[in-house]
Amino acid sequence: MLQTSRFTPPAHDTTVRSVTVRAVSVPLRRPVIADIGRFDEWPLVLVDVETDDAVGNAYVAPYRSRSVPALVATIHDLGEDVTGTPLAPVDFAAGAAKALNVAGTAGVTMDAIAALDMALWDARAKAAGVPLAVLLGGSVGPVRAYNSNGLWRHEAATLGAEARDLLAEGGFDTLKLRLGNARLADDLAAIDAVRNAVGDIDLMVDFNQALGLGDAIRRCHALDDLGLYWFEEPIAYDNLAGYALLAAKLRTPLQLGENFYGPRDLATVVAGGGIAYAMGDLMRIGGVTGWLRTTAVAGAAGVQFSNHLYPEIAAHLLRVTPSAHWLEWVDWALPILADPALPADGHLTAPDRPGIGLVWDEAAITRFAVRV
Ligand code: SMN
Ligand code: MG
Repeated sequence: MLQTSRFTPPAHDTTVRSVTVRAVSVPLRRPVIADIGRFDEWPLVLVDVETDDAVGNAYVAPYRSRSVPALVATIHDLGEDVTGTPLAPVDFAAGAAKALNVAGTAGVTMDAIAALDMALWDARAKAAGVPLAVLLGGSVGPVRAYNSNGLWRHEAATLGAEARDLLAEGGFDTLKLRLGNARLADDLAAIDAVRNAVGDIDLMVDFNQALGLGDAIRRCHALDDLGLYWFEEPIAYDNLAGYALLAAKLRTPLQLGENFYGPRDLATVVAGGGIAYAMGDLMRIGGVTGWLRTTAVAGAAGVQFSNHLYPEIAAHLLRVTPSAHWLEWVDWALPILADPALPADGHLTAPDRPGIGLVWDEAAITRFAVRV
């Protein structure tokens, strides 16, 4: 006879109790100077999701200090929805996308979804007692990284010394240089300055969408024989026909994706052809859930996939990414982190503790706090 028993909730049936949002603005050791702007400080929005079992922590970086209030307000909005529901990041992402569909699910809305998504995944992994990479079926281990902390749009004369410092900071052998100066000659001088100082390292270059299509054809052709690793965002990120055209004309692979929202943008690019390298920004791509979906598309297409910023989380995710490529190392969240993972021998290894492994330095958070 069939035995019936009273249903006992399984151990993973954990409920979200509350969501706390705070904001800080931390100093950047090297100001970010690119075609998209100059940033001397880096605002971070911190999310803490309290559940029955664990507190999930995550941060997002909305670039502009004046973008912080709108983002915080949207996280509070979604926080009300998720409070009292089971701890299930994928269910949250689906519900949030539906709730915010009327507001559009790119921009601030997606940034807010991503912030909560990452904190929920962190809580999920902590509740399971394992690092995020392990929760996702992988393992913790080294991920090869390039140092993206510098080589902004400076006078060429300063770039050589900075390149040497950047290589030494974590045993790196690969760097990214920002281009898109007013004149091609200045871009060539910047490349020469780096190469003269550190030799023939793997060197990515990033234009931050500085060029129009005609200029990109002209200028990228002039750089095409220099053995550069990739040409990142030479033109507007959403000019996909332009990227397909460039890819057909150039030998150096193009790199694109830090401005994509969610997985569909990559699917569209893949369908258009020409892109062999792509990257995802965890805030824009939709957090861990969005990363898993986007990298499934990349993996199926054979597009090699790197992170944009958020190295602490990327160190987990690149371990379970089918076409994992480079980890972009930036140290911009370090001022508010206690016991962070640091790069060594050009690799970053996530901390071997439950969750993502972010530990807030509460004294620093108080020191850098901004009112929201
Ligand atoms: C970048 C990152 C963060 C701010 C400005 C520019 C850059 C990169 O595009 O890819 O690192
Ligand atoms: Mg870039």
